[in-house]
Parts: sequence; structure tokens; C-alpha cells
Amino acid sequence: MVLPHLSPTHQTPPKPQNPNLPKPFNSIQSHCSLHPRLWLLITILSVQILILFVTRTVPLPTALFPSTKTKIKTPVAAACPLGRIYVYDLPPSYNKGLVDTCNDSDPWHWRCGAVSNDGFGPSAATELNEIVPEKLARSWYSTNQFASEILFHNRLLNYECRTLDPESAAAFYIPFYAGLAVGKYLWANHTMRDRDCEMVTRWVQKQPFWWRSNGSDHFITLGRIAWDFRRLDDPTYDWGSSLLNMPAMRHVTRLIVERAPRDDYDIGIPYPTGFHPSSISDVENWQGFVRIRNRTSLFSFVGAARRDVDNDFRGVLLSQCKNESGSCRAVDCAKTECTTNGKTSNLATFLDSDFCLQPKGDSYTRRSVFDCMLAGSIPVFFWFRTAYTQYDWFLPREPESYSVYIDPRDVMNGRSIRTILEGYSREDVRKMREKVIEIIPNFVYTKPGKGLRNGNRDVFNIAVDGVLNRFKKQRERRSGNGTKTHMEKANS
Ligand SMILES: *[C@@H]1O[C@H](CO)[C@@H](O)[C@H](O)[C@H]1NC(C)=O
Ligand SMILES: *[C@@H]1O[C@H](CO)[C@@H](O)[C@H](O)[C@H]1NC(C)=O
Ligand SMILES: *[C@@H]1O[C@H](CO)[C@@H](O)[C@H](O)[C@H]1NC(C)=O
Ligand SMILES: *[C@@H]1O[C@H](CO)[C@@H](O)[C@H](O)[C@H]1NC(C)=O
Ligand SMILES: *[C@@H]1O[C@H](CO)[C@@H](O)[C@H](O)[C@H]1NC(C)=O
Ligand SMILES: CC(=O)N[C@H]1CO[C@H](CO)[C@@H](O)[C@@H]1O
Repeated sequence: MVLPHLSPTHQTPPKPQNPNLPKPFNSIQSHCSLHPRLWLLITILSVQILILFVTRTVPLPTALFPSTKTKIKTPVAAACPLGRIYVYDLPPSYNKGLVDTCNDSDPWHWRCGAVSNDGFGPSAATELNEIVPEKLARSWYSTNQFASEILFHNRLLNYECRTLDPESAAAFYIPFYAGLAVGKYLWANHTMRDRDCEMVTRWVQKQPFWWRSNGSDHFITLGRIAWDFRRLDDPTYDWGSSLLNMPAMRHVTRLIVERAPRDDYDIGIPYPTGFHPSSISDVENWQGFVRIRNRTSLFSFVGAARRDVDNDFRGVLLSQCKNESGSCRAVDCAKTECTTNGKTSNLATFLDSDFCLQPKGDSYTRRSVFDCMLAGSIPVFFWFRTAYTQYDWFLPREPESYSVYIDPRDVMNGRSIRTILEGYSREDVRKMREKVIEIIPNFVYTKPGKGLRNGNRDVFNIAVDGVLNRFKKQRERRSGNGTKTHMEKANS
């Protein structure tokens, strides 16, 4: 079975030369040094022609060397069939500067891990060496789950389809680290929580290319969940900033780890895990490692109960898991530190289990879903919004091909999860696991500047191609509209 998202559509030829460089002029200069006297005259003439053309405001390379320009342009078009991306040069206080003031963060300071090492966090190779072979452990980092905005920005700066010429861009990227900006003020200091968002929306609306489409060919990555950026219509509501309530943001596409339902401008992207391969062979080695694992537990649960909530679902799962200690392995995050990644106990638990339970937490999504699948463990979902309606671009269209769904009401009514999972044959489990392993490239963030290549796409490639495709359709729709209006006018 071939996944639509895995189809090889994307070759990555060598980076084309900057089309803005007046190369032909350079080559005239080098000939000059070989034949000084003869070429001096020609140079003077050339300069006169040049002045003539410049004063007539004809673009120089096109006017003087039309064929050369075509030569430069052709590979550009071939390499980036969906168009190029212009990355705004936003004042650093809205991205890198937020990284430098990391200590102003939330009360637990674990966000700071997000900001070192270009968003990958410190290496976790030594720690993971206990359970993972050395050559695989090298690809592991203690990455913060909210680091996607930093990872995307760095990848885009090195992206082969980036352009420095806004005029030729098909998409505009706003490199605002909104999650970092907002994260500072989620727990305290509410008066400040909208300031950076207001400044950035004002800044971006001053850019000439904003008005070409009122922001609808612009996109941004938001490292935190939708609810941290939507204070609904109530300015006194005490959680989150109002970034996505601002009219300017209405038509900006957002890549976000948890999307709001019914807002088509939110595109769900996987949470960053700790695994960051440099090449497809790193991925294949990892896939091979998790495929042959001898799994000793039927299922596992990594999470904390909420003691302040009656009938807390996670509490019930934890209790069932502990009662079934022969088949379920529990990591109680109320007792163990689970939020920091690179923790060997989490990875070891997933590596040793056929299935992992993935209930909603404070919000519907969890990074743990991707930690689990990365270890070749099959996720068990209880809400569609945890994955099925979140990550359309990244996960298979047939949920049953890679996951199990259990109605949470059945669990609350005392139905045994062990019994349900034991209903799957070894062959069913093998097939589902194989699908999980097959889609691992779809949810890894590879090292910047490289990517997986040869048709293999990671989170970044899938998201960026998806955005460019979306903008292309938007442009086609818009010009289609124009034609219709024209015809309607003719008919009336
Ligand atoms: C953050 O705080 C720690 C401990 O207080 C300090 O050592 C570190 O230099 C601070 N970092 C920044 C970026 O201010
Ligand atoms: C609130 O933010 C301001 C400006 O960044 C800062 O000076 C002040 O110390 C903050 N207050 C608290 C309680 O964090
Ligand atoms: C952008 O918005 C302005 C004001 O709302 C409107 O006048 C203009 O037509 C819009 N432009 C495009 C390209 O949609
Ligand atoms: C898994 O277990 C089988 C039988 O116990 C053993 O032969 C095999 O080597 C084990 N595989 C790994 C990867 O440990
Ligand atoms: C787990 O076992 C305890 C003690 O036998 C029981 O009270 C509890 O209801 C069980 N939990 C679940 C979810 O079945
Ligand atoms: C072909 C055509 O007329 N396209 C128009 C569609 O609408 C946009 C914006 O409203 C115009 O810019 C296009 O020229």
C-alpha cells in the first residue's frame, strides 16, 4: 500500500546560483585583464551602453544578455515547481532575541531546552546509549516539544527554494517565535501577553508584499497549541494571547502542533521528538532497530492522573494499567519526570510495548503520540482530535491501518483494554506496526540544510510543499474567479 504523502515528488538538485548576480558583467571583466588595450575601448563602450540602459530603466541583464538570463532561470523553475519562499527579515527581538531571554519563561524553565543548539536542544546520545546502539543514539537530542518554530525557521533559511527577492516569491514566511513570545506570559504578567503579537502584526502589515494578498500567501509556524494563541472573543479570558484573534492574522496559514477544529488556516504538524536523523540511512537504521525489537508488554501508558478531576480518564487508564501489570507497563508522570525528552524510561517503555495508550491531556494532542510511534509502538486513541483530525498531511488516511480507536465511554464503563487489544492477532499487530514504522520519516525533523532526499520527505518537506500547493490553488482560484466575473459580466 502506497501512502500518498510518501510519493517521490521532490528531487533536490544543487542549489542554483543567485539569479540576481550580474554574472555576464563579471566575465567581461575577466576578459579585460587578458587583453587590456583592445578591451579597454569595448569596456568604455559597454559602460556607455550600460548608462544608456540604466537611465532608460531597462533591467541590465535582460537587456544585454537575454539568452544568459534564460539559462539561469530554467534550472530555478525546474527545482522549485511549486515556487519559492521569501523569509522576512523580522527584527531579532521577535525571534532570536526571544531565545536570549529564555529565563523569562514559564515557571518550570524547561522551555529553555528548546533554544539551545538551533532548537534541537542538547545531545542525548550519552543518556540513550544505555538502551540504543551508539550509531543510533547519535541522532538523539533533548528537544523541547514546543521547538517547531525554531526548527522551521532554521530550515527555511537554508532551504533550496528560498528566494531573497520578494517579487519572485510564491509564499512569505513570518519568522516570529510566537510560542516563545507568548509562553512567557501564560502564567503571569498578562498585561504584556499581546505586546509582541501586536508589534509583529503591525510590522508585517507595513511590508509592501503583505497587501498583494492581505496576508493569504503568508505563513508562520506556531510552536504551541491553538489555545495559547486564541483568547476567543473575550479579552479578559485568562489564558493565552490573542494573536489569532487579530484581524491581520485571519488569512495567514499557520503550521501548528494542535489545530483548532473548523479553522482551515490551522494546519496540524507533528510535535518535534528527540530523534533528528541526518540522512535516510539514519532513518532506515532506526526503522530496522525498532522492527526487530522483542516487545515484552502488550501495552503501556506514560502519563499522569489528574487528582483534582473527578472520573479523570487518565487516572482510570493508569489504574487499569497497574492492575494488569502482567500485560501493561506504566510510567506515572506524577512520580517520574516525563516532560523532559531524552528520558530513557519513556523510550524504553515504548520500545518494549506493542501498543501505547494516548488519551487527551490538558488539550487533545500530546507529543507522546509521536514518541510512541517512533519506537514502533501502535498508538491507541480515545478521541479523534488527538490525531485523526489533526495531522492529515502526515498520517495515513485509514486510521485502522496504524492505530486502534477505543470509545472512552467503554473504558469508563469498565471495559478491559487488555481484552480489546488481545483481540488483535499477531499478524494484525505486525501489519499495524509495519505501517507505523513506514511513516516514521513523515514525523521526524531532520538536521537543517540536508533533509532526507531521493523522494523521502520529513515534517519540514511535507509541510512546506503542502503550503506551496495550497497557495498555488489559491492563486488559481483567484484567477478563475476573475474569469468567471468577466464572463458573468459579458452574459448580463
Ligand atoms: C538563566 O538563569 C541561569 C540561572 O539563574 C543562568 O545561569 C543563565 O545564565 C541564565 N540565562 C540567560 C540567557 O539569562
Ligand atoms: C512583567 O514584564 C515586565 C516587562 O517585561 C517585567 O519588567 C516585569 O518584571 C514582569 N513581571 C513579572 C511579575 O514577571
Ligand atoms: C485587501 O483588503 C483591503 C481592505 O480590506 C481591500 O480593499 C483589498 O481589496 C484587499 N486586497 C486583496 C488582494 O484581497
Ligand atoms: C528476540 O527473541 C528471540 C527468541 O527469544 C531471539 O532469538 C532474538 O534474537 C531476539 N531478538 C532481539 C533483537 O533481541
Ligand atoms: C484496579 O484494582 C483495584 C483493586 O482491586 C480496583 O479497586 C480498581 O477499581 C481497579 N481499577 C480498574 C480501572 O479496574
Ligand atoms: C483572470 C483575472 O481576471 N484574475 C483576477 C482575479 O481576481 C484577482 C483579485 O481579485 C485579480 O488580481 C486577478 O487579476
